[in-house]
Amino acid sequence: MNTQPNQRLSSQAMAFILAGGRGSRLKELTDRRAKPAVYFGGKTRIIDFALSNALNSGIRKMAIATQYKAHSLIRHMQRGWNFFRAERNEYLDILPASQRVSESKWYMGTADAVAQNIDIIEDYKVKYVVILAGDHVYKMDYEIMLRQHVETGADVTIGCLTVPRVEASAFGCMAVDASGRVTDFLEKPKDPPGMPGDPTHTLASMGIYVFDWAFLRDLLIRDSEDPNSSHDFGHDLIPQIVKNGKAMAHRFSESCVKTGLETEPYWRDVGTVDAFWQANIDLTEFTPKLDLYDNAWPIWTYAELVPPAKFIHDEDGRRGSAVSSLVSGDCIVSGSEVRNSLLFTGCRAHSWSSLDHVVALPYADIGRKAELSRCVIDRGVQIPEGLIVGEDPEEDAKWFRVTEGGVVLITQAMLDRRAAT
Ligand code: ADQ
Ligand code: ADP
Repeated sequence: MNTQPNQRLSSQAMAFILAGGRGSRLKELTDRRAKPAVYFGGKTRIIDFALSNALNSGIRKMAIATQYKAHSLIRHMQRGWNFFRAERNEYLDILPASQRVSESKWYMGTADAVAQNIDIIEDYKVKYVVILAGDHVYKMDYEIMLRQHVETGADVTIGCLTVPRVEASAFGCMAVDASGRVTDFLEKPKDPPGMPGDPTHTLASMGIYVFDWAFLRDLLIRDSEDPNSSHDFGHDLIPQIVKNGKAMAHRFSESCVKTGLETEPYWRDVGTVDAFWQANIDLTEFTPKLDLYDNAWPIWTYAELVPPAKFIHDEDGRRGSAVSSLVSGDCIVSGSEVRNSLLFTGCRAHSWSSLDHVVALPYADIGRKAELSRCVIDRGVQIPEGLIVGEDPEEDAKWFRVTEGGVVLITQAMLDRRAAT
């Protein structure tokens, strides 16, 4: 390929987004949708972050591997991410499992999800592939990581960050030498190693990898013939390259995108209901850890055309108000008090109700005199008049899911069960 000195590497790269995992720790929030399709931040869904990062980094070729409960994810992609034009050499392909290599074969592991689509990727005629997970919230410039990959001549470059050692067993954990070369990689070890000089932290893989396509293609073909492999990047391919090739670590702090408001690199795996609630509520803080108002790094999504949010006195003159809150379009807060909460599109909060530290997904309807605190309300849920949640954990646990952290998750099925008894 002809590379001009100043040409962005992203123009020769594609992003392959893995969006097939179950995300079972999000409980009922992923009963009907895949984790990447879960709503986040008022307007967006989780997958919009990886896709927007790729777009903002200059990548114009993307493929998304889906399998588990892909319906709402595919619909979201079709509605919001349909502006790629083949005539401009731009592509976005949605690749559901079991469509191609064999009619019955699901993607066995993350590497298999790529391997089953080798011919499609081959058609993209790219030099580099950036493998991404569709289920993390962060802002990152992949061009910087691509540049490091090319400069170091690595076989694979692995995005990484430091995490507290006690949380590290959910990650691929690595050791690096002074040049940043990965010398050891353990996928989800029971007892994660500390870092030299900092025994309380571990260097963890973000599940983001940059490869030269030619190298990855050969590796995938070899791996697909290996009966002992689980065909997974973290379990099989990465440890193999660390042993036999050159794997380099790329520090997220070097490529994370920050505004003046954000003091630390922000990356979240909102994999549990507690983490999901907390990350959304964090956005309501005076100085948020994640700045969604950055015009230079927009998070693109599918947004319905809706009227503006409305705040109104009810007939008794009671103020409808929201403070320290994010309120999306088409919400109506009528004679209701909303504090430290995040209302997605189309929510209603009716008179004499109060919301405190509540995350309400689209079209949640909060009945009159309901008092809710510290909860997550699923899409379209009709909260009945006078329901009180967040005051008595034992009562809450009778009907709803109460998490370890004391957050209450409310779905319509739970309310229907409650109403039927
Ligand atoms: P996990 O996130 O636990 O660890 P995994 O469950 O394989 O790994 O999920 C990675 C991504 O692939 C997710 O976005 C998931 O939705 C998707 N996915 C999973 N199975 C899939 C399949 N069969 N087909 C398509 N997509 C699939 C990984 C790495 C760790 C690293 C963490 C960081 O293995 O080393 O530390 O990511 O979160
Ligand atoms: P309450 O909060 O007392 O239960 P309502 O929800 O009935 O009151 O009405 C509050 C406000 O929301 C009013 O300004 C009303 O015009 C507006 N509103 C309610 N439903 C709709 C709707 N479907 N379309 C447009 N506006 C609506």
